[in-house]
Amino acid sequence: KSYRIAILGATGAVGAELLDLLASRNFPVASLKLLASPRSAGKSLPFQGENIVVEAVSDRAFDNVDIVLASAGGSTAKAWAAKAVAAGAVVIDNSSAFRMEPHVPLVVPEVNPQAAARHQGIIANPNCTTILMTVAVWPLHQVKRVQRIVAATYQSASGAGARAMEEVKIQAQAILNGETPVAEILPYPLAFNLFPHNSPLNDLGYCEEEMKMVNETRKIFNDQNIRVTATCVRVPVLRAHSEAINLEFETPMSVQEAKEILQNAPGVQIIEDWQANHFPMPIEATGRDPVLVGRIRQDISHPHGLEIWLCGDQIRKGAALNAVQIAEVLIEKNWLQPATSENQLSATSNRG
Ligand code: A2P
Ligand code: 11C
Repeated sequence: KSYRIAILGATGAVGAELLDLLASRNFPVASLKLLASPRSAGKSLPFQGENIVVEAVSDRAFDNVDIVLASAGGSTAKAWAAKAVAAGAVVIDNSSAFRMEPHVPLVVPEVNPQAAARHQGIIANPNCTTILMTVAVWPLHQVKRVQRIVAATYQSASGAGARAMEEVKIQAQAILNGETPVAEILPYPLAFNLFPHNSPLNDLGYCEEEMKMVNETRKIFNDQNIRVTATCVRVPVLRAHSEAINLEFETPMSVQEAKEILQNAPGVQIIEDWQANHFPMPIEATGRDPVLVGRIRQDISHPHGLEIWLCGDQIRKGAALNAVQIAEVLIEKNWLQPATSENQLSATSNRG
């Protein structure tokens, strides 16, 4: 069996990766609609040897579609998701629009695939930094409970979209030419620079990106008690995010035990060559599926503490790959139909 797919935001950085992943993973595509803003209507994008014309999203765009992979920002998702669901599609949305809504599952397939069973038409893809962190921390948390996570992120330009990536390259060239770099998409020049994440700050001084790591992790882990704090920083890297993560366990977790757990964890690859001082780097994570983890070491300041370092492709596992994996779970488990209130009970027992 194959499925009728639409990509909303097909012309963006994540959209391009979605196209690539549908092809490279042999996703069972019966038909493919490419949707974007009216600006892109009429452009065409290649898919499996064919050129597909991009359409402006419209009221009828979701007719005869089974799965919408959406990556067009929060306001576009809010404007169109309900229409897509009403037309009979399941929406897997990459934006932050629906993530914290109680009836919307927030899913990382390596962590909580079962949550997808309870969807009512919309499933949310978590924020990229949260996805990468949860893939690495969940398998450890399963063996010995993590009480507290302290994260610092090093986030690439891709997190702010294709145009931000382009802007960094232009800024770098300007600086090399001895000119003053111009920032239009990002708030400050990023080339040869870094700055705290460009999302709104709350009264406690945390930015939205940091609060996503806190709140989304709790929802994905289904653990409201796990303590999480983060400092998120934008760095002049094109498309892979890095994170330094300090974990405080309930009982001691040895480095050896953590390595054994992570060696067998889905979606994780350990990169550690202590002699060569070679550990995960964003350039080596770029274009790759796994979350690369290394520098697994005892926290010398705490007997129950462990330090890890990770890198992951923000556009792939941080966005497009996670969304395609959610679609694969829905298909494999036969969960495409929404769990309506009538079948919610059986959904919980049969699907959970
Ligand atoms: P477009 O290229 O027509 O602007 P990125 O995150 O890489 O910047 O990509 C954003 C994606 O979301 C693009 O495909 C963009 O289309 C799409 N998009 C942005 N605004 C809208 C909108 N109002 N309606 C539909 N698609 C939109
Ligand atoms: C970044 N994580 O790197 C952000 C971008 O909630 O999906 C994605 C924001 C989100 O800036």
